[in-house]
Amino acid sequence: MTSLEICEIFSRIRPKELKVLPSQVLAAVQSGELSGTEALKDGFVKGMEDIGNRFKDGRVFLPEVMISAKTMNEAVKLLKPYLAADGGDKETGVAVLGTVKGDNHDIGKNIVKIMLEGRGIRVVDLGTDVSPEAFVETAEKEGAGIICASALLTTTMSVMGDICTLAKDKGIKVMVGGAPLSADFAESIGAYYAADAAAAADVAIKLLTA
Ligand code: B12
Repeated sequence: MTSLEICEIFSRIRPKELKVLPSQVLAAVQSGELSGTEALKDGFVKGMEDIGNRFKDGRVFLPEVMISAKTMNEAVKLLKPYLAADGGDKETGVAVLGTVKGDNHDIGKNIVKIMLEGRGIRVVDLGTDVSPEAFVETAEKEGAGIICASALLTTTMSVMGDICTLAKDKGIKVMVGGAPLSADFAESIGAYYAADAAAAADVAIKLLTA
């Protein structure tokens, strides 16, 4: 199975095919046909981009996107050991991760988590719909050096500024990410930025070891 095939099957959103897709991909990765990262990045993430565009144009609807999201989260879970394979054993630091208040998108956040863990960072995952106070209080309690906040809605991006204001008082660094964000936006609120999960891990390592 190639990453292109994964992308095509995933973007067709046929429930019967989606039901078996994550385990088929796992088998392909286990047999060495492709790497876990290829399966995720060139297969599922590209497919999700396509679904997202069709959702925007009104060619697919919320139930279909929800089925796709469920499939993708299942695939992320199964592929986890193959994504974290190049990580080390020693703990590099602690990160508190979550999706901001009012936002329930968690696929990207879950991929970021795997990439950070793969690089030896202990991740405290607060899930979705997380208030600025919860981010900062947990970071203090866990002795985290960094807060990682995800947002997929333009309406919830503003919450990130509140996290930065609270975190700044406590000397905790904040890294933000998610499809609608940009480096300029991050800079304007005093946060660090990474465009994807692999870059997020690089930036997190730099911040935790600086
Ligand atoms: C899947 C999806 C859903 C699923 C979410 C399921 C889930 N468990 O996450 C469901 C169906 C539930 C959903 C609901 C809604 N959605 Co939606 N959804 C999407 C979709 C199609 C894909 C998002 C996704 O998972 N992408 C794949 C992942 C891998 O990419 P990613 O999240 O961007 O993450 C990568 C990077 O951004 C980065 N990253 C992510 N987080 C972080 C964090 C840090 C710290 C760092 C450094 C990096 C980083 O790394 C990741 C991996 O490389 C997008 C369209 C799109 N193209 O983005 C719309 C989209 C985000 N949704 C949208 C909307 C409007 C909604 C709803 C309001 C719809 C409605 N009318 O109810 C609701 C909101 C519910 C809520 N309160 O959250 C809009 C947002 C528009 C806007 N400008 O604000 C989009 C853009 C679709 C559109 N074009 O209209 N959605």
